[in-house]
Amino acid sequence: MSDRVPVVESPSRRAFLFQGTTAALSLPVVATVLASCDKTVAAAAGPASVKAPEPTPRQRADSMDAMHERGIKAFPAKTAGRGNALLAPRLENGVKVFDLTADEIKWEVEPGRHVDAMAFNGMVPGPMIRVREGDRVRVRLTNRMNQSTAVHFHGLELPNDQDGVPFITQPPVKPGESFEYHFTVPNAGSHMYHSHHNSAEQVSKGLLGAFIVEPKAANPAHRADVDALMILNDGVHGYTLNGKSFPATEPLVAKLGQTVRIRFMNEGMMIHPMHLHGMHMTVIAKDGWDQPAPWQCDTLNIAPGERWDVLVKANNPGTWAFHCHILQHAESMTGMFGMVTALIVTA
Ligand SMILES: [Cu+2]
Repeated sequence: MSDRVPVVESPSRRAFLFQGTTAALSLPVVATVLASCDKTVAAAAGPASVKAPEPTPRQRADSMDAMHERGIKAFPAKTAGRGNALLAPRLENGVKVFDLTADEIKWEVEPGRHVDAMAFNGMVPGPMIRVREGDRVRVRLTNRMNQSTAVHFHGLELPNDQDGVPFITQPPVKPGESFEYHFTVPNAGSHMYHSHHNSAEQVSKGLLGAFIVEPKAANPAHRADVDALMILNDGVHGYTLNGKSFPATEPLVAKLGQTVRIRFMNEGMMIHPMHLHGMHMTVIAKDGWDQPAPWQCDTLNIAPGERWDVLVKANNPGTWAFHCHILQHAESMTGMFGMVTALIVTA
């Protein structure tokens, strides 16, 4: 897989790349052509009028900078569809019932780039499920796709027959069929649900979501004013945060002095060191388990399958870049893309 995500190039980006390529490649060619022409046609053609003036370094810099500026100014860009909507359960005899329908849809990852997606309830990531430790839950999966699927509850320590792994714990859910998972919610924390069938394709295309379990007794040290989710993915849709690529990613917003909790979840196949400018993160939980002692960092490596919970004290006003520090996942000569967002701290 290429490190560089395919992006839709705007005409100006294409013009820049073309200009850059011709500037790099054409000088010897132009010289050769001019030399061979000299003896035969130079007199008839007049002075060497065929050679276009080379852009100056300043013109080339301005051209590149304009594309970078355009990307930043477009942020946060509007696109159709938004993931992570809170899924309200139906209450049936004290059981919280959640309906998930898997469909094949088109999804706009960034303005104008529509991709083939597989989605729960028509969104990428799928809807956020939020329950409490000890809740009785049923999750009803309906498969409207053209291939079988299954739901695995990643991080939840469930009875074996609810683990959702085809042919290990249960058969796959065929196209047109439904299956109901039922369990009492065990361990608290930031967990996930996703397909565990043909998963390199299905999860990569969007069959995933957050499954957040509130603890029975909340830890007062984990109190936050803003509770944010950041689901990373890096498959066929490119490098995404919550199903969108920059500039269509959403910024995190906090008032000065507020505490922001960020729940990182990596549904991709690569590591992503997420780096916050201007403030540090205090790591409070890994895979739903409280850390023995909170610890600080400004760059946190999120490996596939991992969930990390951090708190950020928003004590530094301004708009702060927040991005993956594998730079091929975040910025190119044409500007920022992929795993880039911002933390905006308003005074
Ligand atoms: Cu990355």
